Amino acid sequence: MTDCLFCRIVRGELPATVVLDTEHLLAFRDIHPQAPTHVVVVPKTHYDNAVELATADPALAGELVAAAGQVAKADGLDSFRLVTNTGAEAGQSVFHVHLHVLGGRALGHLG
Ligand code: DGP
Repeated sequence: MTDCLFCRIVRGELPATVVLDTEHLLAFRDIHPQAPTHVVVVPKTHYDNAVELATADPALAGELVAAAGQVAKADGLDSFRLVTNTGAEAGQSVFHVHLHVLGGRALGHLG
């Protein structure tokens, strides 16, 4: 996916504030933070969304969640929210799967 925004960040073609870089994953601060901690965690391999990722590579989907926990811990959070939007109507704007890690303030109930 040569022109995918997050693929370009993974390749280092666009700047990002990286907080975790592993063999398979990259985590960087969201450009429009919705909370004091707002990081997106992405697999370096392109999948459009979380269902596509988990279907093709369940182990990598698990790594993604575990990495989100590491990111939260590194920011001193033991209470945080993980969000992954799937589809435009649900609010997905970048079609490269990513987990939002949100925390550092009280987060209301969903709904
Ligand atoms: P979503 O709307 O769930 O697809 O989330 C996409 C997120 O990506 C959104 O919160 C804003 C963030 N974002 C968009 N462009 C950039 C960028 O160029 N750099 C960074 N760090 N984040 C971006």
